[in-house]
Amino acid sequence: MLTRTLRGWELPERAVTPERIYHDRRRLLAGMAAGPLLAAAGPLFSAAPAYAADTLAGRLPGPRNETYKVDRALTPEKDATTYNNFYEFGSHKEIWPAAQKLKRRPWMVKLAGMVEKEKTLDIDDLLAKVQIEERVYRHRCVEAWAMTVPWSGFPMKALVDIARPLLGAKYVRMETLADKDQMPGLRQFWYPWPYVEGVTMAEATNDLAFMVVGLYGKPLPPQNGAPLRLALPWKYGFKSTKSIVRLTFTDQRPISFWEKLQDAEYGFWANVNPKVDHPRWSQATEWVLGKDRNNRVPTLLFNGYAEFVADLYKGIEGEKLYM
Ligand SMILES: Nc1nc2c(c(=O)[nH]1)N[C@H]1C(S)=C(S)[C@@H](COP(=O)(O)O)O[C@H]1N2
Ligand SMILES: [Mo]
Repeated sequence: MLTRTLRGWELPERAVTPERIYHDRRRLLAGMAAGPLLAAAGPLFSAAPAYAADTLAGRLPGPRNETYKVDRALTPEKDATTYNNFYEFGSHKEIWPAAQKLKRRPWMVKLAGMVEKEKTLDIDDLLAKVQIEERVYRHRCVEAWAMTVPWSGFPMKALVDIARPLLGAKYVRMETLADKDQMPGLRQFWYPWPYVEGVTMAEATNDLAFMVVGLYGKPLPPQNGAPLRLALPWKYGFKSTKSIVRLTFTDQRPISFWEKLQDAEYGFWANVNPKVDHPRWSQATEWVLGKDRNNRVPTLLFNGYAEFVADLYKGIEGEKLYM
């Protein structure tokens, strides 16, 4: 059965796949025949592009990190991948068809600012340096919808270590690709592109801060921020920057995309707190994607992650920590 599927796929593919990728796939398939890598068949036979099979096949989802348990059902994959916020592709939720055009290779990530030496990493070289694991996280959008999904990736701390920041660095500023040719949303010139967010060094190196490259055991879909996005599950979703091309280490607090647009509504810290309302709506409850919109459930302090992150905010209670 497997052999027959492979043959049917292999022949037309061979005609259109560059030599190197073709041979890498052959090696992969040889591995799969041995058995344990069979799970890799998912991404390989889906519409996922060849590069994804190259760098991530056999590595997704990665071993599940059981430290982060969630008492909610996983959101259906279809909901998590067809209801998105990614303003570069449009200011509505159905951006997933437009996002398919995002070119994910080659993809370079610049590590800049207050570091020993600035460097630009090819994502595949970066992926070769890190260990991939799977974490099931909650996600809470400031708009009061939520989901629970299995991300694959590596701790942001691993990337900070590669960057070798100087002692004076206090913040990490994350920046998304801004390419008019690929991203129709950029025509909305009144938005302060590129999409920028920031965290403190303590937040960036907290174990919960997770650099994501996969979702549901497959390479991260473009609409969810391929090929590299953040997951900061204790903060409102807008902090979780997608399609990252640059991390800048700095001693100045970054001013984010949303803060520039509307600083009365979106602050730097943006930690989830059901008791602190958004100026235009309550944050007490949330709608879980895939469920009835009217059947809302309570929102939790730090989105349920207080035990891991509450200490980060000791001594700065005077700041606007929750918006
Ligand atoms: N570059 C970029 N990153 C972004 C956004 C965006 O519009 N552009 N939206 C943010 C918001 S508001 C949310 S809720 C999450 C949504 O992630 P998801 O589509 O994977 O659920 O991405 C965040 N990261
Ligand atoms: Mo959001």
